[in-house]
Amino acid sequence: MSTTSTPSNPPPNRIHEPGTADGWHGVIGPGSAFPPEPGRYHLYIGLFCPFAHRANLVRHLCGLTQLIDVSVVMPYPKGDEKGWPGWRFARSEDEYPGATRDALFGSAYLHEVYFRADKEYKGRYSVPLLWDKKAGTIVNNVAPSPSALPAPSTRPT
Ligand SMILES: N[C@@H](CCC(=O)N[C@@H](CS)C(=O)NCC(=O)O)C(=O)O
Repeated sequence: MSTTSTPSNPPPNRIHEPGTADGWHGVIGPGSAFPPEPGRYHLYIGLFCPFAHRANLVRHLCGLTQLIDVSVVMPYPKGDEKGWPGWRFARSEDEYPGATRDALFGSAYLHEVYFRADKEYKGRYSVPLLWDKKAGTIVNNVAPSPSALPAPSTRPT
C-alpha cells in the first residue's frame, strides 16, 4: 500500500492539505494541536446557514459563549458558481440584522480569512469556520459532529 501524500490523498492526521480545496479538520481538545483555552478561538457563522447554526448551537449548549466569540457574515450577496467572492461582512453594525464586521481582522470578505490560513487555498469559502487566534490559522471549517464536541472539562463551571 502506498503512503505517498498527494493533494487528493492527504495523510489522515493532516488538518488541511495546503494549496488544495481540502477543508480543515482540527478538533479542540486536551492533547490536540488546539487545546482548550479561554478566548483563544473565534467562530465565523452566518445566521442563514444550518451548518453554521449547528456550530453555534454546540457553542451555546456547551456553555462556550463566553470563551468563543463570533463574527457573523451577511446572507447576501451569494458567491458565483465557484463561490467567489463569497460571503462578506457587514460594513457597519446596523447594515443587516445580526450580521457583524469581522471582529478579528476587519476583513471585507470571508475568503480573506481563508487566505490568512492558506494563501493558495482552492476550496469554497464556507461557514462555519473556527479560527485559532494563537496559532493564526483555521481549526475547522465543517459543522461539528458529535465526536468533535468539546469535552466537558473545557466547559466553564
Ligand atoms: N462542509 C461544510 C459546508 C457548510 C456550507 O455548505 N455552508 C454554506 C452556507 S449554508 C456556505 O458557506 N457555502 C458557501 C459556498 O459553498 O461557497 C459543513 O459541513 O459545515
